[in-house]
Amino acid sequence: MVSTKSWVTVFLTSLASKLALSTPVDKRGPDDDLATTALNNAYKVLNGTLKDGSKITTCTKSNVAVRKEYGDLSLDERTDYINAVKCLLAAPSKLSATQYPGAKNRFDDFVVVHINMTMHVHDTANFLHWHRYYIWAYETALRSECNYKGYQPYWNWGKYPDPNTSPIFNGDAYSMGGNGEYVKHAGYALGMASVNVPAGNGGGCVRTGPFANMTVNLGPLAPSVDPNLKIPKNPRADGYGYNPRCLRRDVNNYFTTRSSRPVDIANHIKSTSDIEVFETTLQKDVQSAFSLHTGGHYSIWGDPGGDFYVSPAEPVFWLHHGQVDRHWWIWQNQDPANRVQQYKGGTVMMQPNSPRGKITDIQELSVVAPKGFGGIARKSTIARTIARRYFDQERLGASFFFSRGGGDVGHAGKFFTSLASQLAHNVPHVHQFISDAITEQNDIANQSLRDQWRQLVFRPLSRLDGRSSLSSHVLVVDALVVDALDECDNENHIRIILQLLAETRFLQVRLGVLITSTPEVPIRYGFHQIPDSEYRDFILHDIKAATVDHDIFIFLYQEMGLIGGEYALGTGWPGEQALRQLVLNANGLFIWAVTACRFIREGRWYVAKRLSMMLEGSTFALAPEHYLNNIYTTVLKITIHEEYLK
Ligand SMILES: [Cu+2]
Repeated sequence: MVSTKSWVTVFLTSLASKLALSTPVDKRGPDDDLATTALNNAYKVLNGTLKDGSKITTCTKSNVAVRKEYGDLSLDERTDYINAVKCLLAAPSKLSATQYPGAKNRFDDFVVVHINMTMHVHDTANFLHWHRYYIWAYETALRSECNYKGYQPYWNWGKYPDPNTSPIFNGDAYSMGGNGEYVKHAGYALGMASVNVPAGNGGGCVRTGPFANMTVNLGPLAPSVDPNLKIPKNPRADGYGYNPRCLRRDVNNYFTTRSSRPVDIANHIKSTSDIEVFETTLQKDVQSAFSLHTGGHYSIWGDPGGDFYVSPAEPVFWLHHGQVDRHWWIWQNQDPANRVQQYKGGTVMMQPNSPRGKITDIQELSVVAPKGFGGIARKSTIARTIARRYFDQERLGASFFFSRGGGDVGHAGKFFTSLASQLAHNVPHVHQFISDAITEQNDIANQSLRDQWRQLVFRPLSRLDGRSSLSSHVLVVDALVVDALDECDNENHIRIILQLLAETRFLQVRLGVLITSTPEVPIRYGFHQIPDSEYRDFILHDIKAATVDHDIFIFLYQEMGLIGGEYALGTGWPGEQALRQLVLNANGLFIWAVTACRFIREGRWYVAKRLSMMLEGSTFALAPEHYLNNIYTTVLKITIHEEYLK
């Protein structure tokens, strides 16, 4: 039987390559057997009694969502899926056009959210969790916004040894579009120097199938294709600018025939019962970089498929991560009692010392969160709980909750007047000072935000002395920074408000200010790492290159100083010349500087070596995005593992 089966396999495979038929290597792989075990275990959970004595009643065997391998969908089902994705591509974006000019449609909203979250959802405790939520949100958008009746299909990487002839990439009317047109291009050195992914037969624009001539709008931020292909640079350093270009692919069988075969998938599932090991080895294989997650991305490759930040703009990303999710699901359900709740790892990429993730961590999805599941709602709950607690203790100075489209709370117009009237009511003595201000300037409600702040809040509070009861009060402002991207309608107002609120530190009385926001990297760093005097001018776009460089210098100066302190490298480290060189290498990309610092810090007793690697980058005349990418490549090359062994 075995020999017959192998023969059939060989026969079908060779036939497939000759006739470009879409034929799986095996109808069922060893991963499918594990999936069957997982499904049976999941049904047992469904039918059984939960730990707290309750029973699941809403989910039954007959109504649970079932996701399928793309090749197992009927042609009609494939058409429905394709049409739903095209519907998202045609639907309007829900993001601010000034903040994200490159987000031209609803599909792009998902890309923006991924770019925003990249540093927090890879190589962290929530890699699988966040991406599960993300995929589910996409599936939900397809269903609720585009009337799709099916579920998110997945791409079982090695099931079709040559993806180019598989149902996903074969380029027919039911595929997710064909390979890119052939253009001459170089391969890609991935991970350890021994792994060079050779250039495949594509590299150019996708010209066949339903996604032929699709336009990619955002990024690139970390392109991994040959620089000679001259992918146009994004007009903005943060990658959110509008940069229309074709969808490129170089679909290749390098991984699917070596390391992403069904047997490899099954072996990885069986390799560990610890989520941290599972999650780490899924993302990086310390020996060869042949990890399943990386392998999937680089089997599509191209632009934006090979871009660490922007890859969700490649429509097949969703099938790839659907499979990553399936992989984890199979692993979890081998032993649901012990594996479903496992959650381990850090919270910031490449920072092993970052706070450990907790199972109660909120997973942010911003504008792509399905209704009722917004991180925003839960974050507001935190702000509201704190405001309520301080209110009960009579220590709430004032609170303000931004909410988009919520009338007066959707913009900043009544922000300071509202704070002032609450302060007047809540804080003894302030009442008189504020009414004095209103008597002096009875037109205050119509003046600028800055004037309102000065007259109605700052000056009255300045008239209190240090012994005032205000010292125990707080101001609670919810959703000011990032949610303001979608919650407060004017980003300049947000920046002004941040700046003005920071002035509370000049008051004699101490007033705590609590601002809740999502952790968007550039703003967060602008907020926490840069001294306020510098931060004031830190507007990511439309600022001069010199200003950006100056900001990057300050950031590097601070961060490297901290690293020097941590590892006792002496006051001369790294030296002004090194800092200047790093600024040059960053070439205006703040995120490059952030990433470089993380990389260097993580080097521990190899920090000096890592610093020199970051400095060396300058000898090549490459785009800064390329350096960013080089950092990731270097990270794969120099694993922690290797260093600990030395
Ligand atoms: Cu991702």
